[in-house]
Amino acid sequence: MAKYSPTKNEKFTFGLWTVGNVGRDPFGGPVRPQLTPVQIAKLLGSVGGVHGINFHDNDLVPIDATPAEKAKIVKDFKKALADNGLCVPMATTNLFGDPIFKDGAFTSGDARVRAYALQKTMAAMDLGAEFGAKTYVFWGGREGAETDAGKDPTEGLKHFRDALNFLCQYSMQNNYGFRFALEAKPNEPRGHIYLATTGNMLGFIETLDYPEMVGVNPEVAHEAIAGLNFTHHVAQAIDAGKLFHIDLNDQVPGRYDQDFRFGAADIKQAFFLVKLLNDHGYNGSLHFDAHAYRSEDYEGVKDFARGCIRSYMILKEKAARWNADKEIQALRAEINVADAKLDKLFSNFSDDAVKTLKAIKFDRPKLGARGLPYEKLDQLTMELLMGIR
Ligand code: DIG
Ligand code: MN
Ligand code: MN
Repeated sequence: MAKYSPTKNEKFTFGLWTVGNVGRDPFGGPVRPQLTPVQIAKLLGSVGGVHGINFHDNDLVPIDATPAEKAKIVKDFKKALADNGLCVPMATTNLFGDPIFKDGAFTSGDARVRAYALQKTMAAMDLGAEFGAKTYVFWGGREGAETDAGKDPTEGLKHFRDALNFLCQYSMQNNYGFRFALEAKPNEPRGHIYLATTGNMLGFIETLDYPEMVGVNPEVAHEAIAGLNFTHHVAQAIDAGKLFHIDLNDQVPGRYDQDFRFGAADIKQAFFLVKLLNDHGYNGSLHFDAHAYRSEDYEGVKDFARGCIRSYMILKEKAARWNADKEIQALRAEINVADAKLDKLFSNFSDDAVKTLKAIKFDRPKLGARGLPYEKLDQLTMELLMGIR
């Protein structure tokens, strides 16, 4: 097996909309011809190391397809998946493309739009379940506002909660076994998107009727757009047992959503993310919600897909080396001073713990004067990433 090819532990996936992105942007039309889902499956099959393909309902079945057209598309795609050894781990609904959703889907001020969004999502869940998907993502690209003059933001939260409670029951009624994964983004395409970060989503999940069915799908670019540390957001999701899916890509902060190849912008952040995921045994999909530069033809798109996978595998190897590096680990131990007796006190409140903690005499100046070797530790980390360690 070639160096840096995935093992069976890495479930790398791409969306039909990612490698099938035709390169349109707000200032220019397509630069690549539109591929069919069958052609996309073939392209990913030829890349190597790809576990599966995800889709929005309308990536696969056009919104106005007739039942006969839909049946043929589904049949052909199932064959293409089998021919290329691919599965469908995740499905989702396009609740952002059609004009009906211009002021939101589940959080639209118009009850008829909210009802249509539910109808469309149930049909999309049926489709995803038909392909065996077990994760269902909700990204509310249009759930928000440009001005808060039109809607009370608490109304939007109530509507979104009602929709998720309804759809959790729809999944249970049909024994689909879906785990719902909520994906946050602070803005774009709306001026402000409700529930802007993964942290917001984690808080919102606890207000649902079936919180155990609902987790998060953090995306690198989306927390980076908000100027946040993505790895810390993923850590909170792991801590809460809610990391149900993850969208990997890359982003230069302070720009539009760039959805770059994984590791293409901030290799240090990507390294700490890969380390966190592997240190904590994350075994869900590693979904590259990213697309190739507009400069590329489809050979370039394959280079993009291979680059996502290789960068992840290279960083996984670097993380293992970092964990095994004696000098690095010694510096970590110097910084993180454990004390079993004190640790026991923190996690077991008691009168005795209070008395003991109150009686301890701390040498505050000495503790404050202690040098913490972060400069050396970070330099060694950077040198490992730069390939000279
Ligand atoms: C954008 O980051 C969103 C959509 O591409 C999709 O709904 C979701 C799933 O990856 N991510
Ligand atoms: Mn994105
Ligand atoms: Mn995404």
